[in-house]
This record gives sequence, structure tokens and C-alpha cells, in this order.
Amino acid sequence: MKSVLRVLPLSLAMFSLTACEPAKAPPAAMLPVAQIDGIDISEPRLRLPPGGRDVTAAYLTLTNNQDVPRKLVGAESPDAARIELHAHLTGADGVKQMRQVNEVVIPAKGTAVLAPGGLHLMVFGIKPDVKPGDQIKITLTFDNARRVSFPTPVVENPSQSVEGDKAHGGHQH
Ligand SMILES: [Cu+2]
Repeated sequence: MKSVLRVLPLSLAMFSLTACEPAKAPPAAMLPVAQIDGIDISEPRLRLPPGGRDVTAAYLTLTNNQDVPRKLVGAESPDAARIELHAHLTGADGVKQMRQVNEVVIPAKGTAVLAPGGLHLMVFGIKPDVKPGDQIKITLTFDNARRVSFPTPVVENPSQSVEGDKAHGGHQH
């Protein structure tokens, strides 16, 4: 009797998994959330600001399907005061520091990956009380003056810090 009780819920769980997720579907994370002029935007996420702060970083992947390079030149959100494009660059002293940059190049037939420790969107003055699962609207502007908007989910912040906390020298507020 005991073994029957243990086996039954497991097989039910396996059945519902199979029914809901066809094997041929690509992983949801890789699907573009938005597209404009041959540029795919995928995996947008915004790190939950560490306790009490209103500054955090957002990340995403830009894939350029065109034969010409494209540049990301700006970002904004109705849910934040300001968004800057940031990079971690190695200074003359050999120390990596966070710096604001004017543009992020997406190579022809290539990608620009905005990820922890590298390129990122620095979000200032984010609205209070955001929590994981919330969606923040972000609008990107490219060098051809085209703009695209998409929802960016708020995710847990494993580091409990903000990009640049370990390299304050380059942070210009
Ligand atoms: Cu930054």
C-alpha cells in the first residue's frame, strides 16, 4: 500500500510535464522578447535592488541578424529616473572600473551580451517596492533613431550588491 502511494504522484507529475512542454520547443529564455530592424532582444532581466537602494543593473542579449553593425545608444524606462549604458573597462592602472559609455556596438551577424561584470544598463531612481516577478518596461534607442520597448522581469539579486560596488572609482553619478 505504501509503495503504491509513493509511485502514483510521481507518474502523475511526469505525465503533466510531458503534456505541457513539447520537446521540440526551444528554451523560452532564448526566444526574443522583441525585434526591430533585424535586431533581436532576448533574456532581459533587472536585478532586484539591494535593500533600500534605488540603483540596480539590467542585462539582456542583443543579436544582430543584419549585414551591418548597429549601435545601442540609449535606454529609458517610465519606472526609473534614468538609465545609462555602462561597461567595466580596465584603466591605465590595470584596475577594472565601471564607466558610462555612449554606445554599445552590436556587430554585423553578431551579438552584444550585457551581463554581470561586463556591459550593463545602469538603472537609477527605480520606482520603490519592486519585487521579483514584477515587470519593468524598458525602451532602447539605436543609432538609426529606432526605438523598441519590452517588459523586463525583476529577478533575485544573488550578489546583494549593485554593479560597480567593488569598483567605485569609475562610477559617475
Ligand atoms: Cu554601472
